[in-house]
Amino acid sequence: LRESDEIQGDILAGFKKDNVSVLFLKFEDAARARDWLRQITPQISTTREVAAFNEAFSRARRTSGGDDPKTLTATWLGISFTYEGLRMLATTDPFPAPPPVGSGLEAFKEGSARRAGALGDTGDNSPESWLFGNGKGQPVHAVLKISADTEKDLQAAVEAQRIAAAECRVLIVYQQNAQTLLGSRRGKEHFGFKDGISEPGVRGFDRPDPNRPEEVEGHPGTRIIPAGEFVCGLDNDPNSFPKDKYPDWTRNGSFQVVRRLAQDVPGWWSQVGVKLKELKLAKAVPDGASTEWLAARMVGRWRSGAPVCHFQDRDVPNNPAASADNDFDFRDDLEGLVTPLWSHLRKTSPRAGLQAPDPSRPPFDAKDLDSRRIMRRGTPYGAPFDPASEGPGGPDDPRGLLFISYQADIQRQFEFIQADWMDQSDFPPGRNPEPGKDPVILAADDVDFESRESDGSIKHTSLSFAQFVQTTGSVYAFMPSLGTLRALADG
Ligand code: N7H
Repeated sequence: LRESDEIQGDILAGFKKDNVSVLFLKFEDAARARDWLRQITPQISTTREVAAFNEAFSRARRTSGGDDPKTLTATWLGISFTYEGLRMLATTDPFPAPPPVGSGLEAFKEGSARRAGALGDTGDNSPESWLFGNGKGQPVHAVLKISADTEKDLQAAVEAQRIAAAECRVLIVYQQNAQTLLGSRRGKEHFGFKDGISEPGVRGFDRPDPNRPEEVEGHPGTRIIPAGEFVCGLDNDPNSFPKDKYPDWTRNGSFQVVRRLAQDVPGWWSQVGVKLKELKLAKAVPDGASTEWLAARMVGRWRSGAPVCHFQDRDVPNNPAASADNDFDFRDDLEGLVTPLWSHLRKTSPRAGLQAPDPSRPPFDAKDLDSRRIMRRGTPYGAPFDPASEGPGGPDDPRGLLFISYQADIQRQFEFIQADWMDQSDFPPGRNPEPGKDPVILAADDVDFESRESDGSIKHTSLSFAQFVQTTGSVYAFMPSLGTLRALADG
């Protein structure tokens, strides 16, 4: 990508490190904050650096038979700002007029706490209980993401940043560490499922497959999306906000959503067991159906990552091809009898699995949803659940997902997925009964479990799921280009 030296490295390339620390910062003094920014800007990782490293790393891993090449190490830094932070640094108001309608900039200007109601962040999830970004207490002006190979490297980098920040009266109001789970849990989130498989490909950045030019080489099914869906000002989908209408300071930058999502792992699994019993009583599942079978249908993939649509009966552990399988689009399962319409996978990315609103319209195409994709860069936090552990790992220990996503438009992408798809019973639309909400992370009190009867008819069994994922912090930020960082530092 021509802009690789301008775009920060986490957005398209991804830091892909085991140890992460996210520092939520507050500026005590704008001029001193600019001094701090001037110092830190040369340390910020670019797309070119991170992509070159990731490529060398995977090449070395292939030649070493799969082991991580210990000699290749790097510590990466990414910086982003909330609207208040940007306003303090910029000598001119970034929004002299109201943000352009339809640009997604309103969401950024309002911030996460003020958007909470529309996102379902109410009750136990409401900003009052958040650890950061709640719009009261300490404001967050900047978010510094530090990623390193080892805990030791991370600690050294965090310490250096802590000193540099303190010297410029930049306060750390909250620090959230996160780390890849180890051993057989590597790459999985706390419920036990492989994550980060279905990430969008990016035009101009990922190599297209010569035989399937709309997909990434070596990743069948992974659509290549215009780069402007993740980076402001680059070519984007015709449905999106026109790229040349973004304000100049946003060019080559990306909007970032950071959410601390606490997961009650024993609660979640125990609920899956209860729901399985209900389905057995209703004779809605095959005799051999297990808790794992139902959990896989809730996610859309088994623990290993193997998609339910290709592996209907059981998981296939230790099968790298199955775990990376992204070559499906649900067009052959519009009813959701194999992968439920309310599974997390289909609620967050319906692919081509939506019925055309009326039969005279052309069939639905996965391309129609290019402008709804997000780049996910989350990492689990906390020790994995281990009921027998006397140390960390017990049921009350904090654990969850430090969710991070990048997109050019927070409203059209992240908020739309959460509010208009996951949180709507009536999505996919026009069905009776309605499919229900996303039962993996939300309260979903009327999920329509469909099964095929022996006479071929479809049986509907209603299930009610309580919520075991809680929002405990949230921030909307903007991750500027290197050029904008320099301009901000210069005032
Ligand atoms: Fe999800 N999980 O463990 O169940 N997610 N997610 N997510 N998620 C995905 O295919 C999970 C959350 C998306 O393109 C997988 O890469 C958990 C939020 C999207 O096919 C698993 C939490 C939002 C996809 C999980 C959580 C999303 C996706 C399968 C919270 C957006 C790709 C792995 C604690 C608003 C869908 C994979 C596609 C996949 C889990 C949150 C979005 C296992 C535990 C808040 C777009």
